[in-house]
Amino acid sequence: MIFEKVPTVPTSKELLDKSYKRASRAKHGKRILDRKSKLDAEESMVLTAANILTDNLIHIVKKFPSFDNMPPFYLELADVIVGVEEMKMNLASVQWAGNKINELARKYVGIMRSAEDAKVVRKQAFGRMSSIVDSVDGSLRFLNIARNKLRKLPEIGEGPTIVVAGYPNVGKSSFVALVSSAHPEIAAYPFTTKGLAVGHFERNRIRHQVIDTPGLLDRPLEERNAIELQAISALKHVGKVILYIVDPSETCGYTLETQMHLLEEIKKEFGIPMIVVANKTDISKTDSGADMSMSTLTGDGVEAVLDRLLEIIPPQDLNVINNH
Ligand SMILES: Nc1nc2c(ncn2[C@@H]2O[C@H](COP(=O)(O)OP(=O)(O)O)[C@@H](O)[C@H]2O)c(=O)[nH]1
Ligand SMILES: [Mg+2]
Repeated sequence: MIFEKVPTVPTSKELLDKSYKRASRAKHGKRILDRKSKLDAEESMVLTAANILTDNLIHIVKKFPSFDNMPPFYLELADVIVGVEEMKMNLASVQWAGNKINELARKYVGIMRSAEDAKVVRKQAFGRMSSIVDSVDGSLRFLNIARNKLRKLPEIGEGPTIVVAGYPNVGKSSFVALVSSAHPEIAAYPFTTKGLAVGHFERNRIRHQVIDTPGLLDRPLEERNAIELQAISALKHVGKVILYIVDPSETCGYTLETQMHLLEEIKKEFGIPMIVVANKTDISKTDSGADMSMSTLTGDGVEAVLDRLLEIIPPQDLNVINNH
């Protein structure tokens, strides 16, 4: 997962406490006998504090993944979830603070050498450094919140991917659970109430993904807010084929006509291959006009549906060996 390794981002207070504690330890290590050693001690306090602050601030920036070579799917999701422009701005502020503190420390060490009282200068330096770190506290907090949201993104690779759509209760989750890893990974997304579930399975030594989309591709697109629409557009980047499940028994609570209407919408919106599969053949024999039929309860027809889906995935997409 791309954001998994981003560590917690400290607040300005945490950073300052840490660096001043280390600075005063640096001072206590020195024996103060004369003017020269007093100057040395104050100087090393400023340099220690500044080094720690600069290193920590720059480290925070380095640990965030670069948005320039991120797979489009993640980029769009990151944008939906936290806003990529805001992320970049806040990272730039933190970087600026790191550089600024380094610059200030050198300047104050210079001033200190010709000053009457090195301790007074050290205090001024600490004052300036503190206010710089405090000035990016908002950015640090923003980045920590962003980090916490982004690290929950489920593992969605660039490999061959089946997106499962259809009204609630038609059997989407049942299908995903049946064909993939026994317990699909469910990740909470801010734009769905239920989270996307991503299951994996292997075929011909290639890792495939199957994504269940509750809350996204299960009702008319006109009922979508802007964020959900963006999330849907992010899905377009990974989806190679759509499995649209209908429930002709209508025990899902939606008429077949309603279900067919959504199908048309999604077909238009995505423009990728799709197969329509009627589920629940164990309780309904109605001819629904679907391409295939199955029962995710008994398992009847499920293998055939999966085979057909895999045939449809363009061969070039099978060359993408999973990148995890
Ligand atoms: N009779 C029957 N019920 C099914 C079948 N597939 C799913 N169900 C039931 O339909 C309900 C909704 O299934 P679920 O997979 O959660 O649908 P989702 O909302 O589309 O993810 C559950 O109570 C399932 O047990 C099927 O093939 N036959
Ligand atoms: Mg479901």
